[in-house]
Amino acid sequence: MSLVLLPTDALIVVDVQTDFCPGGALAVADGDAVVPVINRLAGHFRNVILTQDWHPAGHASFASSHAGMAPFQTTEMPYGTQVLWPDHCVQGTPGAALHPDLSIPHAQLIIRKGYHPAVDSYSAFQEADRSTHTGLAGYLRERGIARVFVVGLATDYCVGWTALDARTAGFDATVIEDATRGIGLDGSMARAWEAMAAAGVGRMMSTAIV
Ligand code: VGL
Ligand code: ZN
Repeated sequence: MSLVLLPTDALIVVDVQTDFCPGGALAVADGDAVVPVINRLAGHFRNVILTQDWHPAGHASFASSHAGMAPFQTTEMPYGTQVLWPDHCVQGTPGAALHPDLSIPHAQLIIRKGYHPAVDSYSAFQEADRSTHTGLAGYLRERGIARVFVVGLATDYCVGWTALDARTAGFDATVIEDATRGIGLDGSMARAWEAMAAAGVGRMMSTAIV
């Protein structure tokens, strides 16, 4: 079964950055395996948007910003429970760069997120306070995009939240499973897939397109 892509489809490539790949500060197991799959997929899309996790030094999501806290513990923030991460994707550092083998010259927009010092942003649409918008929904709407396909890192955080918020913003959304890898903290993978299914996010393999 192959899927016919439309001019109103967009591929959203989430956080394929050095720090999320093996050897990086917040490495996702097998994270770099998504790169060749995404490069191949991207050639089939007229519209491609990339995202970049882009934190200032000392960001509130870093465990190092909280006395006595270690990475992967949680803390309460004004907007809810926050997982504390190792320092990662600090603006302008090599770890924040897109993976060097990612090759999508026709990508049209890079959305940077997580740049407000006190608020995290897994989603490419809305920050973790659930009220600050990145502008992506307006951009997609103005360009007539109706359907988005979400790939990249990590399935259970930035990919999942982006796909869920795409639905909330009124877009049809599908995650391409073999073009994503997850972190997996305390059942986060199962929770993410359940939440996506409940919200009507589709799930397919890249072989349905390529
Ligand atoms: C991400 C944790 C912290 C992600 C970003 O890209 O999934 N996860 N920052
Ligand atoms: Zn981050």
